[in-house]
Amino acid sequence: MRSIFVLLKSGRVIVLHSMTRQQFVEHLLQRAKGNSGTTGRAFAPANIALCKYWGKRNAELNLPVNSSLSISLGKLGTQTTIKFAKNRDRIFLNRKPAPADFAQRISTFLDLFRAGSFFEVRTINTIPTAAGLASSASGFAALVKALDQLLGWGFGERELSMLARIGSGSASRSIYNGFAIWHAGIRADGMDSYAETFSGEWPELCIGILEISGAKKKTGSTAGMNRTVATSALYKSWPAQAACDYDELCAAIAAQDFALFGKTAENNALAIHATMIAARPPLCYWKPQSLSAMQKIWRAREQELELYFTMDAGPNLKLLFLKKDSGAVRKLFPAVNMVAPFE
Ligand code: 2P0
Repeated sequence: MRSIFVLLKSGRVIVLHSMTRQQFVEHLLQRAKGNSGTTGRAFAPANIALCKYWGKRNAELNLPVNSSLSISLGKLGTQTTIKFAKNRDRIFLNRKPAPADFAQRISTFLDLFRAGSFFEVRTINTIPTAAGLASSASGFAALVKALDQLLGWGFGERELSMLARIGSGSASRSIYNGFAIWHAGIRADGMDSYAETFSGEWPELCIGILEISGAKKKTGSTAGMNRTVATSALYKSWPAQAACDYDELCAAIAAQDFALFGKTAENNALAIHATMIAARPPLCYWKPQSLSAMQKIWRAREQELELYFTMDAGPNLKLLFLKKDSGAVRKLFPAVNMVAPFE
């Protein structure tokens, strides 16, 4: 375990410990009850970041550089069932044996908890895989919730969020419905980096998933953010922008100020993509159709339609609008998949 000594202004020295994933999990499991059952079954929603997570201050523990804020997608997400198995893990995805890379990622995560056991994991994504949204976020959140039931930990959402974070950073937010904030934290041991639910409901809010391409991306998020942090000169401005956007989004949600909400989320997405484009070699997740869709949205806004977008590490757009404008949005983008997160 690595120790970091911090000298406080008061002259006091505090010691923070950095840990391996295994040590982190063992540390958390000391709080567990531990009466194993026979099956765990849980659902977790996919989430869309409005203030994005991009960059790690600790890659081992998935500790982010900046705090992030998301909206979960209601019924769209991952349903997972887990049982004990004999001799080896058996991993299924959408009722079929899972592809090797998927199964390997799950088994590697389960290594942190297995204590000699093997597991059968059946995962079903209720979000269309082709939309590029069947991300690791809902997957690891559902897996951790299901493990909690199987192994009888009796954990609260904060602990589940931290365990999901170890699987994939954005999974920390998928423990919750509605808005979630993931605190970056400052501790080296990651015990203050968890997500929690934020604010109440905003029933008028709609998300539109605009699929540009369902093809598997060449550079995954983990590699993409690591390259950006290591090589992009523009990344230096990111933590300050993220902190500012985070505060504005919190204020916009609390006041249900849709113009501020949409403008800030869109700007945050464009800023993060600017840092990626300035990486070496450049990282551009956009397709020509992504840019055409953006231009269509900007033109519609000039015509007074309150429509904004956000984008993650892929070419698809997520539209942000209010229920009253669904007809106009459908007219602009007939193929859009509309989600009302609070219904
Ligand atoms: C987010 N993304 O906040 C940002 C926006 C993509 C762009 O979190 O390395 O799969 O497993 O922690 O969580 C995607 O990154 O990365 C992501 P790891 P993760 O939603």
